[in-house]
Formats: sequence, structure tokens, C-alpha cells
Amino acid sequence: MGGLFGKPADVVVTEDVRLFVDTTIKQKRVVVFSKTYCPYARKAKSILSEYPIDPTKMEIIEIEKRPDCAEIQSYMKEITGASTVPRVFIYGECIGGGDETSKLHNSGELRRLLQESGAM
Ligand SMILES: N[C@@H](CCC(=O)N[C@@H](CS)C(=O)NCC(=O)O)C(=O)O
Repeated sequence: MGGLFGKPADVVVTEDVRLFVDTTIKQKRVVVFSKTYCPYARKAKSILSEYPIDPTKMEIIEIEKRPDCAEIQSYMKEITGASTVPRVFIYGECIGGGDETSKLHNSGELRRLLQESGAM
């Protein structure tokens, strides 16, 4: 199953990767696991850039060139239910991907979440 390179769900996630993800989403108020070429990720990043988020409180992780890319996606599936990018976290909670970020932005909820998290 999964062929030569495997699917994210087939990958064994190391403790290092779990620790990296858990620590990052705990330390930063806003975290985006992204791929540079993904239009949904671009949309989410573009929306977030409209808010005056403190840059020291946000981390955007472009995973496609990382050796642990598949592991990160597998862990995203485990903790958020989806392995697609982007996966957007505010205050340690996954708010979803690009579509969800867009919906929350349009409803005004994203502003509230960003304010309550102390990201801006
Ligand atoms: N509805 C999702 C769609 C995200 C999506 O399909 N992303 C693609 C990349 S553009 C993806 O993650 N494909 C699987 C992969 O790259 O492993 C969202 O809005 O975030």
C-alpha cells in the first residue's frame, strides 16, 4: 500500500517530529504548516498577512523540502484529522486548512481568535 514512497498515513512518526510539532504549536500563537506551491496554503498565508500579527508569535513552516515532510503530514493526520496543507494552528488548536481559514476570516471569527490568542 502507498507505493514506493508511501502515503503520509503509512509513515512512522518519530518522537523528534512529534516534539518539533508539539513544541512549535505550543510556543507560537500562529503556526502554518505549508507548501510553497499550494494555492490553499498561499490563500491562508495571504489572509493571515492582512492582520497585524506579531512576527515573533507566528511561524510558517514550508514542509516540502524538509526530509521529515511525510512524517509531519502523517502527524497532522493524527492530531488534526487531515494530512493536507495548509494546517493552520492558533494557540495550539488547529482551525483547519485554507478553506476554513477563509471562512473564519469572512465571518470575523479569525480576528477574534487572533486577538484572544494574543497573536496581535
Ligand atoms: N480543502 C483543503 C485543500 C488542501 C489541499 O488539497 N492541499 C493539497 C496541496 S495544494 C494537499 O495537501 N495535497 C496532499 C499533499 O500535498 O500531500 C484546504 O482548504 O486546505
